[in-house]
Amino acid sequence: GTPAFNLHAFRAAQRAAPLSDFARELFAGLSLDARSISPKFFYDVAGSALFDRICELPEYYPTRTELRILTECASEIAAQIGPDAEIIEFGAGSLTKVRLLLDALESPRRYVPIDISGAHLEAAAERLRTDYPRLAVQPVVADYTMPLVLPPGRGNGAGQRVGFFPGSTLGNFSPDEALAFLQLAHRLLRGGGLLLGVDLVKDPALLHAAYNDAQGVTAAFNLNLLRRANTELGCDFDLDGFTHAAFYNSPLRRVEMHLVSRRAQAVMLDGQRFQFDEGQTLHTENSHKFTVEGLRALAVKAGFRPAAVWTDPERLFSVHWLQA
Ligand code: AVJ
Repeated sequence: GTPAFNLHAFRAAQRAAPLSDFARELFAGLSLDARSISPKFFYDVAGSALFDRICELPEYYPTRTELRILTECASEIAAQIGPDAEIIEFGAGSLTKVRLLLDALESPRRYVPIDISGAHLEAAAERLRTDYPRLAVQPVVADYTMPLVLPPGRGNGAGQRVGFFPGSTLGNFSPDEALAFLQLAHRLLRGGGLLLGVDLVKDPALLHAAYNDAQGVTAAFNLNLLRRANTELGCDFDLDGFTHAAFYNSPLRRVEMHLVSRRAQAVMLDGQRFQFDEGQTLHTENSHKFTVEGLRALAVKAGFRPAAVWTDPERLFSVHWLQA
């Protein structure tokens, strides 16, 4: 018979990144010898909720460490930025993080969160407008890895234009992509600066634990990609037929996440059959780790002048102020 229309799934699918993008990129990724898919497809409604749970895990130090740095160094950060700034956030506006910044700044003028998915952007913007009545909140739905035009409205006497890119999202990019992003950001922010949070190289045991948590939330987050392919693209992935694998690739200084086929099996996508051998993987994420000096050198290559850097006492995470 006809499957029941699932309003919740339909709405969730509409809120997520364009369907065709996911279908196209998964098809292309499954056609490669080394199969891979961009981690941006983790973040449907269920995936975003799982990521929020990851951030609360005892093993997952990045989020709480960055929040601690932003809290403890807020007045120093605000002094670097100065009054009347306009903040441009790359990626889903993490309300907690930008609020820490807004609370520390002197009369911030405008906040422009940029995200590929408009899903929660407008609701989040509305809450910010309520809490910061003198701040112009102007969300933009766009891919921030492409050149973009900001909405008009920068008032006279505005202060610096400040990019905000927290959460070590930069680590999802390859080194070439990271340089390209920083070059674009530099062009957009000229005369101002970029406040950038990146995760640091550390004891591989700590990295391993952070991506292999005891409760299995990271595994569920990884496997959610297959569930999403089933519901949105009509694939037939057997969720019990794949396992989560995450490990630190030390020469490339990155944590890799994969989905490993537990047996020989095939899946269908768009009328095409993709065969998996036992042990064959779909590479779902790279999470690059940086040294403070390495990040500063990369920023210089992109045209920035690295100024202040803040870290926690254990040097787990770093927040950089890069002048554009
Ligand atoms: C959001 C990309 C920074 O790389 O640590 C968390 C995503 N993946 N656990 C990261 C993630 C597995 C996260 N970033």
